[in-house]
Amino acid sequence: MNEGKPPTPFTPSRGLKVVDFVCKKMQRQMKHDVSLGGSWFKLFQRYDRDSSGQLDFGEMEYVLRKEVKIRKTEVSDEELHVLWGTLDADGSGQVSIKEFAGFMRRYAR
Ligand SMILES: [Ca+2]
Repeated sequence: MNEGKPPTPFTPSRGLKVVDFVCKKMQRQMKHDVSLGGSWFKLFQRYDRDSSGQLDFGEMEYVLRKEVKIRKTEVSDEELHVLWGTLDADGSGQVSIKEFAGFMRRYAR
């Protein structure tokens, strides 16, 4: 029935695994970096490298690869885009502190 259709690149469960994996990594960073004081707001400010008050995809990618040290074998570039789609809840192309906090409240355990 599905002949000729491209395969679905991401199943919801794979997407969730990526989100869960990245959340755990960020939580670990929170615990180990005392200068953050357990504050998601401070973490967001750290990620917001140009202090615009918004994260863009490049900032998120930089931080996750260089600081949180997520390898491409763990989370591919494509999967980062899936993650970004979850973070950028309103699809504006930027992630606000509100969206970031909402993401953490929802997924960080
Ligand atoms: Ca947004």
